[in-house]
Amino acid sequence: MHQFGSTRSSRKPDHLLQTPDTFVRSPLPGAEGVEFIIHAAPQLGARFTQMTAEFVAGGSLGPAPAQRFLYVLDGKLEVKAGDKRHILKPGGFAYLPQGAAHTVRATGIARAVVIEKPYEPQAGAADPKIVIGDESAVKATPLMDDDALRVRALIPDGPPYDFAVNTLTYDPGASLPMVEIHVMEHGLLMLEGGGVYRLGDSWYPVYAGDFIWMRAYCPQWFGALGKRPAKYLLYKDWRRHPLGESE
Ligand code: UGY
Ligand code: MN
Repeated sequence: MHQFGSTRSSRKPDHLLQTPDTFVRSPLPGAEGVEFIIHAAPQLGARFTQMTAEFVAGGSLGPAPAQRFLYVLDGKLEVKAGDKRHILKPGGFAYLPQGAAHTVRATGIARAVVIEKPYEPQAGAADPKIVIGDESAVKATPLMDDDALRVRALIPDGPPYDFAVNTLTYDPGASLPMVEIHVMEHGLLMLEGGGVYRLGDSWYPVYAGDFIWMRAYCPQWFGALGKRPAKYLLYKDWRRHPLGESE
């Protein structure tokens, strides 16, 4: 359906709001039976890729060019890694270190978030390990003591890991306690509900299904609106010196 050239999507130097009406699918080498919406990539200015992978039954991903993180949105994925076989359901996730042999196959129609980032080694840090989990088993922590805004960290926080993926759940009316301006960049997929996102000097209505990229230092704030909680999945680079590895 055409909308006479109008969309909520907005591309600014320090952020992208990408709404589902502007999504374009593409194939990627090595993957079979999967179409990718490539939301964030170096071509945008991002230092990682974030995609939504849409699988037909039996569809499979190719090898990862970097570290890979998966979060299942719909359906089931079979992940074989480290001599084990896992079935991930919605909310299930996997972190696969760079170079870790693995396969990912959909047992039926499925959709998943795929995030890939070149690993930044850190002298003295142990190697990152394969992590398989389910969001429902991850303890929620209130953000700055606000019980109405709960954070679940899906990747372990420690020197081996150079990025974080968290979910943030806001009760209706809850908001970030401050406008954040920070060195980390973000990839964000709205999973549930909606609200108002401030990005730079613009305020946008946002809903489940929208994607947002925030460049480093992009001013950001979110307030949840509506009668049900708002929830998003958030990527950020983490725990690495901005100037690179220290000896
Ligand atoms: O962790 C974060 O930087 C997070 N509070 N940012 C955000 O939700 N935009
Ligand atoms: Mn932030």
